[in-house]
Amino acid sequence: MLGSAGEKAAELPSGVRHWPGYFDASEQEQLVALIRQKLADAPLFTPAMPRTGKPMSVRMTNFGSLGWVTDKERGYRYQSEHPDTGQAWPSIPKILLDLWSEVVSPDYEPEACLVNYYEDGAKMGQHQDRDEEVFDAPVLSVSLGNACLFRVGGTKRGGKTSSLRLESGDVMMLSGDSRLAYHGVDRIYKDTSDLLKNGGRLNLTLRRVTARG
Ligand code: MD3
Ligand code: FE
Repeated sequence: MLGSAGEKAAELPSGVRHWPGYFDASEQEQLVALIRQKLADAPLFTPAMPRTGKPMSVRMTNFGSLGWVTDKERGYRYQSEHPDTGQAWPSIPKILLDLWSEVVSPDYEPEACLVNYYEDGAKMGQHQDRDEEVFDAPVLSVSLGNACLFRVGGTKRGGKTSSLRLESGDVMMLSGDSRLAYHGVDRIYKDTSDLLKNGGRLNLTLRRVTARG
């Protein structure tokens, strides 16, 4: 009961916007079908931490002119080719370019769409996204499949954090003060969606990497 004693609406940090259920069930199915097609050309790879080479529990691929990759030798970076196939990344699906145009801006396009796949036991530790050349554009995220517990804090590690459950079809935008906030995924809630036959969660993040115009 919103407004009754002891309860309040979840307070999100300044610059975080959340649209629960932005994409309906049929749009989510369409997106998954498109992603599956593109994964045939750009398979999920296992990213490794810089220096240690420790594998991340999330698997990834990218769409767009630039994709985020990481390995032991060269660390975090954007590049235009898939690290395993050496091929250019597939294009960003139009439905996602339309989303960017509607909620971010029709005046410039995202360059990178990072695809993260979480098995039900996977998580992503708290980190900042700071491998882009510019931070003035928002980051836009789309969640598909099982729900997750997402947590975001401030721009310094170890400060106050807010948790948010992200469900299939949700869209989140990070801009302004939140663009360099620490954030991560604490857990996936298994069996909370039927969208992905093998369970788990897909997250798509759209980003600008280089200066626009
Ligand atoms: C908050 N992905 O790929 S998306 C990532 O659910 C990443 O896969 C998470 O963090 C996921 O880097 C979270 C939402 C998100 C994306 C970028 C952010 C939240 C953010 C940048 C700044 C603050
Ligand atoms: Fe991130």
